[in-house]
Amino acid sequence: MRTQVGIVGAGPAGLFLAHLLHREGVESVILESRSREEVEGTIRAGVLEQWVADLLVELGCGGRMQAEAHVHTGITLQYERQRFHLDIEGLTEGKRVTVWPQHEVLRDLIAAWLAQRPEGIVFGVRDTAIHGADGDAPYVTWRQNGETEDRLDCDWVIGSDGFHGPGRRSIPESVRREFQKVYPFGWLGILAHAPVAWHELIYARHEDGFALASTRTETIQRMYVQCDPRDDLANWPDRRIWDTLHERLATDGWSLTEGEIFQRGIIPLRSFVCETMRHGRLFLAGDAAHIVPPTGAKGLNLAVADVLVLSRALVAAYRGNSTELLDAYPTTALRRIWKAERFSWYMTTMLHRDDGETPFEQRIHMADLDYVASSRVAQTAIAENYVGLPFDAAT
Ligand code: RFL
Ligand code: PHB
Repeated sequence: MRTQVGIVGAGPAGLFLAHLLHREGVESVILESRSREEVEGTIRAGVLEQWVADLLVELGCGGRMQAEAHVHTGITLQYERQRFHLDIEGLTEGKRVTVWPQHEVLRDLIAAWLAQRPEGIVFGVRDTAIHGADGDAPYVTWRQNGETEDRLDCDWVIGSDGFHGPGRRSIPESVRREFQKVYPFGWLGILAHAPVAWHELIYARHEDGFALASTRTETIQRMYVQCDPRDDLANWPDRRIWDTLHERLATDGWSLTEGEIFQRGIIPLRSFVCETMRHGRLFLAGDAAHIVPPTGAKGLNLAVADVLVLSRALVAAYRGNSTELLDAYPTTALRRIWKAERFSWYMTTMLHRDDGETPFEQRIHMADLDYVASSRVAQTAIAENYVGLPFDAAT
């Protein structure tokens, strides 16, 4: 097979990129290790920044989202059993966020992509390997169902294959510049058949740890509690999960309605950046290059931001025969990435309990929340980041 841009990974980064390139006349093929059912069934992110929701509509893939998703004008922060409303819309000249699950976004992007290009995604690839990135003729090889090796020749290879994919590891370790912070806590996430808990998301700091009440539909809710990242789900029977949510989200005059928990999982929290986002004709995008803890709801949005920048650079390379924007891609993308890393780290440390911190540091987080609760300027800083920072003019 031959195409212009070979994309490894059909997550948000790979699929948005394929659509963005296609509408500018640049062709691509996506190689994905999982089955279509697995990709469309994995529960992950929930919050879309306004420009991402708008882009989905622009790409012709936003119809279901517009009909079914919840649009939120603010978030609620809670500490010491008190809640306060952070009026995102009022603080950002009318911007809002959309609560619409990642796998629903992927379902619509995949359906539209396959309708345009029935051969545009190869699902279920094994042993994906990227070759010749530092030469002029890169290619990707893989096997399917244990058969003989297949090969995709292309002009550029995009590693949009998530944190564990082969993309980043194809860059020699000796030239990779990486930064990491691993937090001493994780999130236990559940989906439950229950009514909406509150009219917007609640991010709560409690002396025992963080809790988040999010939503999916009128009758399905998504909730998280801070836990030990190495904990076993067996230690979290339903009763303990609900008791923990009741306790950490408690406030006067409000109660949480329980329901049947039908999905659960534990994820570790980490911050990670691989600044080496280019190696010859290989470019990294999304979680392949960076991870944020989910407290700021930035991961998916940042993956889409990367490929927006990258798609413009690739299109410019084909149209104008100049690689100037491609050369600038890591620098341009990293400016936004580090700001999202900062915001996600800030929200995480402010809202979680960390036993490794000194009592002094814990008091500082309380003072931070107090400051946010009482200052329009501090609230504006959170709101501006939460809805997504504006793109630089250079992008
Ligand atoms: P993905 O989604 O991991 O997609 C990578 C794809 O590559 C495939 N792959 C391979 N394909 C071919 N060959 C190989 N060898 C391959 N190895 C891997 C994988 O199967 C996969 O399909 O990366 P991408 O596209 O960069 O997207 C990143 C986002 O998925 C991620 O940042 C978000 O889900 C993070 N996140 C959130 N982000 C938000 O913006 N808002 C949120 O509210 C939010 N909440 C969350 C989150 C992530 C969470 N988890 C589970 C980590 C909440 C949670 C609980
Ligand atoms: C979610 O709904 O899954 C969700 C919402 C907000 C976050 C993270 C996850 O910060």
